[in-house]
Amino acid sequence: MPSLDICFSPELLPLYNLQGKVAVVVDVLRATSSIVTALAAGVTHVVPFSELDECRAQAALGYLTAAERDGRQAEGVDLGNSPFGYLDGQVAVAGRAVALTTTNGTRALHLSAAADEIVVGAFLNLGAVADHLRRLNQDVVVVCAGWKGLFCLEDTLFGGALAARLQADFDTTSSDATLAALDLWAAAEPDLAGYLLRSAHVRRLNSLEAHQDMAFCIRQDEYDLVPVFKNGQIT
Ligand code: 3SL
Repeated sequence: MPSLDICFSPELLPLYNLQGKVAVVVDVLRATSSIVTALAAGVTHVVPFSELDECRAQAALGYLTAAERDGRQAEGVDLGNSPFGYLDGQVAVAGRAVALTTTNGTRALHLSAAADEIVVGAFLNLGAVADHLRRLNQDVVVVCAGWKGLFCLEDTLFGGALAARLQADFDTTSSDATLAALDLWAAAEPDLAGYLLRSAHVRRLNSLEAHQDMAFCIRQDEYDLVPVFKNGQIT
């Protein structure tokens, strides 16, 4: 039976061996939720960048540019990092490619390069990701983007929710990280929104008036798609 492990922060990735495994990169608030939403809204592909200047430069190549730093939309780009940027119709996104940089999520994607396959996970596509992993039948590491290297609740809860869906098909008992995430998920699931109100990033986003983003990003199984990061592009 393949195993499912969880890496609580990109800073811990050097302790994990991703070779021969599938990495599920998650940044519930909000990078991976926004990527899933962007593709569902008809964006052709997303190119993640670590640096803001690199991202901005893609405008000259015809990309829509999307960038966030410290929770806010960066200067000089088309979109921030809210999933609603792809849904509210203010910017025409269908048929466009997006260059994206965020504080933690795009960095976690690049740091997962050693994996056999890099899947973009969010609550919005939780079931689709679980089905995909069942089909692949390979060891999985959930890579939590965290916040500037720190543990965060929402990404860990995604890891717990994914482990709960895969308990019959994956070994979810050999890693203390997975056991802890499963316990956290069991505690939070009955009122996920209420539970997350205490989290640091929800408080940060609420202070930036991004209230509706958390409610949207914790919806489960909204989209039936599994974005994969390969050859520099997420499709
Ligand atoms: O750090 C990130 O990658 C972002 O998702 C953070 S924020 O939710 O856009 O503030």
